[in-house]
Amino acid sequence: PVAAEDQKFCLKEVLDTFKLCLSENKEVYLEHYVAGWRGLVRFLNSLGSVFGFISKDAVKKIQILVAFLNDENGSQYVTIQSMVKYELENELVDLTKCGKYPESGCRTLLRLHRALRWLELFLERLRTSTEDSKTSVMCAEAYNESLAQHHIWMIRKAANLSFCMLPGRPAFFEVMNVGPPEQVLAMLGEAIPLISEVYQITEALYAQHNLLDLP
Ligand code: 1PZ
Repeated sequence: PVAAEDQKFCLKEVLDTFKLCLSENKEVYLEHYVAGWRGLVRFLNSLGSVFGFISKDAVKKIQILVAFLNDENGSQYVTIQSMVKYELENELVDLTKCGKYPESGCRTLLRLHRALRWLELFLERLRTSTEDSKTSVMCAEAYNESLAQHHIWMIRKAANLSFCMLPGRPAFFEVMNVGPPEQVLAMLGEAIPLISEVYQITEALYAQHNLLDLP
């Protein structure tokens, strides 16, 4: 028998967890959302320690959300929809400036949500790239188009520097461990619409409640 930690990492399995995120009536299960992020962090860590400052922050946010899920009020956190409703009704969110709730579920998830948009843009670039495309360029373009707008200068600088350390496209496909390039592209073609749907549902929910700029 092979221990779980010895099993080779496969990005398909990670992206598949985003399939489990959507309930029948299109609510987003927090448990699976967080599991998807856990897998992405493992993938990021396998790319090298220069990305440690990124994965550390993601892990911190994952832990905050898991703590809510395991708390006595965990049943209020089953879906992102129920979390938003619960935290707003009970005034557990700092809406305009940081105050009593610097680690609310709503503001914490918003950070991962914004990063999910980066992921969508990056994977779409990977999917439509050619053999001589540079992962660092695709990554930087996706970042500057999305997440960067929410980051201070120093983080933007550090992020853009770290992108130069990304493995090239062939090695990057290897690490994904999905199979030959054709299979990687097919897998991406399936995963991207899913990630996009989860992103759009969350985006609409946050927009509806005016939560897109939570401090
Ligand atoms: C494959 C290469 C990975 C590139 C990932 C691109 C994202 C770069 C993000 C750099 C963020 C690093 C440090 C922390 C920043 C935090 O200030 C912000 C805001 O949180 P706050 O300060 O308000 O509490 N955190 C974030 O924006 C969350 C970033 C999560 C990034 C997860 C990336 C996962 C990558 C998966 C790879 C497939």
